[in-house]
Amino acid sequence: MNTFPCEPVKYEGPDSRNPLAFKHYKADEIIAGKSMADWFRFGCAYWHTMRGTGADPFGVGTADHPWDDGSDSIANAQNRARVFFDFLQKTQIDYYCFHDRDIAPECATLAESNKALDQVADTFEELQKETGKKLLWGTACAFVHPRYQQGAATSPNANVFAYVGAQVKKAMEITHRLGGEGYVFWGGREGYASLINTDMKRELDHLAAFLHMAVDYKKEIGFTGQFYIEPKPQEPTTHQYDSDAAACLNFLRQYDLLDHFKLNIETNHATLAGHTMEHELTTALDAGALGSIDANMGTPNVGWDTDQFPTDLYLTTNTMLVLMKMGGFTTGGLNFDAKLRRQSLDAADLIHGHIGGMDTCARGLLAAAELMEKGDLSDAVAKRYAGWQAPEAAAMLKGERTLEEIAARVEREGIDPRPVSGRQEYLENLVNRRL
Ligand code: XUL
Ligand code: CO
Repeated sequence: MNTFPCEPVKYEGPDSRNPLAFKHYKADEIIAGKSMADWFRFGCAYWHTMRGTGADPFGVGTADHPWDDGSDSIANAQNRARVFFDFLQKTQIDYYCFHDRDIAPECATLAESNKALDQVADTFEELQKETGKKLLWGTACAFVHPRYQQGAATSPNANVFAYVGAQVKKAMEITHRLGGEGYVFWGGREGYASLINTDMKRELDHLAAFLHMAVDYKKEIGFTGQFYIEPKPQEPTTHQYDSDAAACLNFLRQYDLLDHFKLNIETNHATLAGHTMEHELTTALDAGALGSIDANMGTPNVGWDTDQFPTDLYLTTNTMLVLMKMGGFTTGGLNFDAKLRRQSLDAADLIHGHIGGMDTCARGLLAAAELMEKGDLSDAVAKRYAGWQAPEAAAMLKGERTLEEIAARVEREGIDPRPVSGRQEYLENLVNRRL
């Protein structure tokens, strides 16, 4: 079987009862000056969609993928790719993302793995041409193979560092060849299990040296896609060096890499780090480093990266409010780094998951656009800080006043600040009214 077992999903509007139709996502509808498709630049994760089996730490895979013969052959990899592009067409998803080892098998030697990757990339190239689908970003899987058990670029073993260098070099070349608009570094095992056997300073120095080499190689091959770091606090490591947006920004600044990287913020990673998604997005945005989104959500009372499809309207509204403040993506997009639950067995469930994610994002965009247009939220924030417009207030920030001068003025004018309500509940009600 070479195609996905359903009809293409179309927009039918909020009253439709057809489970295989969009109720809110209408690709060409213009919202705040841009089509929905352009706001989202939706991407599909090859690893979850084509390689996700439903396996968990307690049990084997359960998914029924009739097109997959379970082998590591090139023919099977190429066939999966055909099914995947059919899936992208059926779901109106314009972009996709992959790890090198999801799309092609890891073989006995690096040379053989590279050859397999080249062969499968030929098929991807043809399929992209046939369908017009595009690569949002590529990446290297440097966390599954046992050689990476103690890290990749942060492994204590210099030969592991060399090996991942060789692997990332090839993954960048393939991403470049497929016209990838970005390349992600997610440090799956770049962290530690325990500090008792770890030289953290040395490992961070190694990671920075590695990323500088990647920046150099990017220039060397003329790859103009955006580099991203994807923060995550832990899992599989106890502590991951790229633990949250602030830690990533600090690392990039410390090692003079900030000009070369933006962040790819993932919802469930944000919440695992003890933050909200909007906190992580805002931290990145404020540093001029918000690049792309891995959209999903977790179950708040489960301490895992459960990678569920986003179905929470508050979440997608808050996400879209930040994205709208940024004016939308440039190189980035909204990649569903989301997988089916283990008991969702059927190929059709993949369609339902993506329809749900896309419709929830569309509702978030519609709500955010209306809130932005009405301006109540931004007006309330502007009003809260309005006192800073006064010349004396502005002078304090411009370095034009000393603490002695400020103290003298407080005494002279008898300044006695009176708190003004932050109106949080009132503003929450405004958002709720729209939902
Ligand atoms: C893992 C994760 C990765 C990255 C790409 O939690 O999010 O799939 O997105 O390596
Ligand atoms: Co991710």
